[in-house]
Amino acid sequence: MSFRPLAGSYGFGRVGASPVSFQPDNGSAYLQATLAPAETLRFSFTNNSVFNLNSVDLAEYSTVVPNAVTVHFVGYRHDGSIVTTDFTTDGIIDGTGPLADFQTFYFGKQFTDLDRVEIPTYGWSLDNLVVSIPEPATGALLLVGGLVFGALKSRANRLG
Ligand SMILES: [Ca+2]
Ligand SMILES: [Ca+2]
Repeated sequence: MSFRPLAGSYGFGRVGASPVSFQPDNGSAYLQATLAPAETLRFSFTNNSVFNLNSVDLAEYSTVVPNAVTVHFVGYRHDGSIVTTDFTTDGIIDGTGPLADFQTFYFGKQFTDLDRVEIPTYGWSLDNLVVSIPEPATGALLLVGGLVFGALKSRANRLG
């Protein structure tokens, strides 16, 4: 999967597994888009495979900017339609303190068969993006198996 900034933005940062005290902490590395200059993110599979978006962990930017943040997701579906959703964090953050900074948000059924997803907003921290490959891939595999079986069967009939 490839993660890139949107054209015209300044890119995004990666925070290591041991953040400084004022950054959100969940024990692992994560991505972060700063407040200024605006940073954004887009992601897609490098092999152009379509995917479903299941869930994501989001947190505020830092204890310096502890406000609840609304993260806007734009999904570009393979059929050309565009779906959007907004997730707003709880505004609870104490950095490396004991409070849970990240929350898990679940995407609706409309976030399926996606070519790519963009986050045109900033001021967030993001981790544990859960994606899956849609069902049709499995159906195609089963179909291939059926064709092979059919070919073997007709050959057997000829031999008989
Ligand atoms: Ca914390
Ligand atoms: Ca939080």
